[in-house]
Amino acid sequence: MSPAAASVNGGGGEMSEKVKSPVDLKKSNVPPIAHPTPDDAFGVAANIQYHVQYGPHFSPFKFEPEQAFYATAESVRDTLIQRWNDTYAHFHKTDPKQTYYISMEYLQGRALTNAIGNLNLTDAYGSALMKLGHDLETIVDQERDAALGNGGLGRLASCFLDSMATLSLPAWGYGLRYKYGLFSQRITKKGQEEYAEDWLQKFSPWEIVRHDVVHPVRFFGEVQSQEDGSRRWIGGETVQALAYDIPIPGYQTKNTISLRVWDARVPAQEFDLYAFNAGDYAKAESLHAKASQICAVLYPGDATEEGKLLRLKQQYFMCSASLQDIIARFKERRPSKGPIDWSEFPNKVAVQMNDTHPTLSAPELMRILMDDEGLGWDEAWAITNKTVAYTNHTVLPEALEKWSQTVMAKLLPRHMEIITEIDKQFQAFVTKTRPDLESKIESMRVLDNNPQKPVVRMAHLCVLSSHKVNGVAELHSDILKKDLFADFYSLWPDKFQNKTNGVTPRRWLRFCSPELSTIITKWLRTDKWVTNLDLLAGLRQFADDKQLHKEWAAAKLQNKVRFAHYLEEKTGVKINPNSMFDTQIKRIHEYKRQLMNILGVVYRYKKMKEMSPEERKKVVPRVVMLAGKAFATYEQAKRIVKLVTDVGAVVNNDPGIGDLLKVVFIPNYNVTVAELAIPASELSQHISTAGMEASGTSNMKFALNGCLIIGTLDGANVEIREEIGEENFFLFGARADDVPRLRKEREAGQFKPDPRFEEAKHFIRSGAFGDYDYEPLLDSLEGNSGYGRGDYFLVGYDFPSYIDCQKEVDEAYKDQDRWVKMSILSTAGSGKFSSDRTIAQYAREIWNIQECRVP
Ligand code: 26V
Repeated sequence: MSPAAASVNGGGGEMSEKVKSPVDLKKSNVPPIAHPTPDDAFGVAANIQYHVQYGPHFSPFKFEPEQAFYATAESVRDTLIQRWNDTYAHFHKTDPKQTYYISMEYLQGRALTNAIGNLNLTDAYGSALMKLGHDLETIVDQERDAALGNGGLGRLASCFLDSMATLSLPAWGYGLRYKYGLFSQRITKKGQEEYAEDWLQKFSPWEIVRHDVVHPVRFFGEVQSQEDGSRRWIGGETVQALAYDIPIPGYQTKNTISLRVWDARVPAQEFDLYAFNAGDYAKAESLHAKASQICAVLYPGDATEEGKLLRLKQQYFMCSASLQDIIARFKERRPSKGPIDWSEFPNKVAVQMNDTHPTLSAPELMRILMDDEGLGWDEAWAITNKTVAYTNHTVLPEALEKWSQTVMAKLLPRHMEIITEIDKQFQAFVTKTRPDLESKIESMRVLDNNPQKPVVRMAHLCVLSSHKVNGVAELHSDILKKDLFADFYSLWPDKFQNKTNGVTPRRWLRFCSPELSTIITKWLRTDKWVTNLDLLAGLRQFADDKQLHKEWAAAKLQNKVRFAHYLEEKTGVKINPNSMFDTQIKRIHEYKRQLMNILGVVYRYKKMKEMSPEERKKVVPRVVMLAGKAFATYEQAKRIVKLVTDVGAVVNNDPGIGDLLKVVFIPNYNVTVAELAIPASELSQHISTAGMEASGTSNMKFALNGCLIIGTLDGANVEIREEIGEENFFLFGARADDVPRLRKEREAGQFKPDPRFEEAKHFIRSGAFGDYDYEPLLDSLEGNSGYGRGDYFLVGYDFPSYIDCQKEVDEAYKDQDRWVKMSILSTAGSGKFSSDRTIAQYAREIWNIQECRVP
């Protein structure tokens, strides 16, 4: 069952019955009418009929749920295209300053529910499909997630697009059109297995290919000096970037913006017909094959030199195509006569780099301005600096990108020159203006000339090129200033900002939990909270109201029942909806400490086994659910997945335990799974080692849905706790400030493990969960030094306070009045975490753009 379904079925009436296939369309008496903007059920049905009959993808009159989905989506797309055209025309006419958000990842999820919800056409579509013999719920469930991302950074980009559209901002997203996304995860006896995620299997009804928008992108080649002293990049290989637009509708506005994703092609003349006819097919198609590698997958393995080169190619391909497109649009909107006034460029264009993957946008803009447009260095640098800004999303050393100078110079010789010049000028600047920083220059430089492995530090290049640098939660932004970028901060204090992340209230409450939304609207007497999330604070006055408690608990239960069905279908594990639903869903990483969660479960299970039947009666039944993908080459993370599933296999089949404890690993975590799991959860775990999670955004989604958080003082947890009240947050663990000292103490052999920690590890080692070799995992928690070993993530240190805190959770849950009140207060305190607020801040404080609403 899908979240959208409930919005249709929730109210009962004509749509509550499921319709059986196959459907005889001729009996529907609905004529096919091409009607791009229908707003009533009949018009919608006629337009869907039109797509069934005249759409090029399926045999006419075949009307199984899958075809019905495509025809329905295409009819929605008609409306979106019209609005998109109007929006584009309006932007073109009014020529406002426009933001371009460049991101390697977007996790869009499904689009149908969101699109008809934003267009306020959910009921019309529900009734239309009824007339045609289908129910919306089944149709919505046909859609595959658009999975062009990996984790929080990609989903954030998608939430941001939703908010940019909803706030009617002149903004646009750029990314890559991966044929397969990251990967599709299957869980077998061996643990996680990865398969190509074929999200485009048939086709995506949401993308519009722009055959007229093509930009050449060059790789390799050489740089030559021109007679006038300028430099020119020539030769090498050229591929074409072809634009696909995915429309992004705003909520309650006509504004529909675009996510433009690039696909790599080679022109037909590059196809070697002679080689082909001579039977050398590989040679004939070699350029095609190379081009198709660029957009094959997100984050291809980079253990080999080829892999590294491909990653860099992807990044440059995205940056170059996007920058060329931005510049073409800028020129198109200039008066046709006379020379272009490039100083106007930063008044019309803001480029936001989502992490370091789009860093090459800066040298690429420099290259175009200097080599193609003839500007001098200083002028080009000033324009670039005023145009680009950078968001940092992680302080993990292994995620801070560094590219080999050799690879960079080979693939992008002209950019390497430009980067070298940036590096040189930076050194001169510091020497001249800040002699006190002289000793820091080497560590601040863009080029790390370590003779073993000379690299380009992409984050440093971002900081130098950008006029603003921001972190994604207050604590994280402070760490950037105090630690990662401390020297740069002392050089340019005004450059650094914080923009605490947010999530879109449309997808993450209004559409994924229609039951709770209805209750909120009823008690607040307005649905304006959907675009003004601060209004949720109005729920506080009812936090003790018994009637609200009843309705709230009923809505949560409905969500739990729905999710329990889903889980049983996907995993075969039957769970009791009256248990506490406890979830940890996020990428699997040691710093996120899923290992601590499962060690806690192991400890709980052991204690339960030791209990008398009388004692067991007092236990709060729990279902512990985890989900998330482990990066394909990250062995330790994959072992964690394996341990979770092994613990589940034992616990879930222990007759003495029954419903008191279940442990479920939900396979193939994606946006759709999150939309089902979050509204159903009562407790969620955000338990990273303090200082390591930049923000987290699922914590915001859970709190918004009235799910309580057990967590450390890390990332946005800090601000969530402030907003919802510390009495409504289960806090434990070391503070970020203490972490360096604790690591040192551990290295000095001063750590004394808690007996409960030892007991949990020992239980696993005893073979209670099978004979898989967990030693590399358990060993990482032992010892006293090093990364990965010596318990770098401080699981052992935090474990006792975690177990104590879980006890408090159980006590709180026993008092359901208290629990429901805490749940209401969580939602009531979540107003700050709307991506509308975040985006409004970016617009004001970084981009300097204003609303540009289609009349
Ligand atoms: C880095 C790398 C490097 C190795 C190859 C694959 C790969 C993929 C992604 C990244 C960047 C990771 C940065 C990231 O996802 N950060 C997350 O951003 C969220 C949105 O701001 C934030 O809520 C999370 O705390 C943060 O981990």
